[in-house]
Amino acid sequence: MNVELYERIWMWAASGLIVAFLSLIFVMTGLHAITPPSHFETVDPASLASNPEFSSPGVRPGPDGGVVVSVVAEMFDFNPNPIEVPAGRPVTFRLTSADVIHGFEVVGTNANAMAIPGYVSQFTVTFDHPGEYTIACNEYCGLLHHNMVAKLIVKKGTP
Ligand SMILES: [Cu+2]
Repeated sequence: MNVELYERIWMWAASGLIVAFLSLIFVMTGLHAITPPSHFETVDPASLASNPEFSSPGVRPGPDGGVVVSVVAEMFDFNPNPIEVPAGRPVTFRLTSADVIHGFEVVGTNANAMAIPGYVSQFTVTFDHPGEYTIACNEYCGLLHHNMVAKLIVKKGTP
């Protein structure tokens, strides 16, 4: 069969791209597990009820004058809700999930992370503007995903 030279070049180029993309998927799933990008810390999602930290999620004083907030995301709610934190001081969120992957986005800020079952996602932000913020789950997690919101209250002065 006679195939035009340009046709052949394009066929090989297209095949090469497909092979490249497929191998990228296999490398990422095979060699790298899905983990939160923040830091590596595991937690047993089945025994959160007896976990010293996540059995009673909430806000507690942090080491740097700020606060640490432990949050459990679970279909279709965040615990605790509402979350009350001080303005102008570092707030360290520690998130995990009791079931599937959820998102944790403080709408209108750059606070945004995934809550992944089995892992602790941690990040620190400072909210300069007091007020009420919406926390939204931005990873589709099931039928009532659109209802999965919580309230963050940033208070002026001491918490
Ligand atoms: Cu969710």
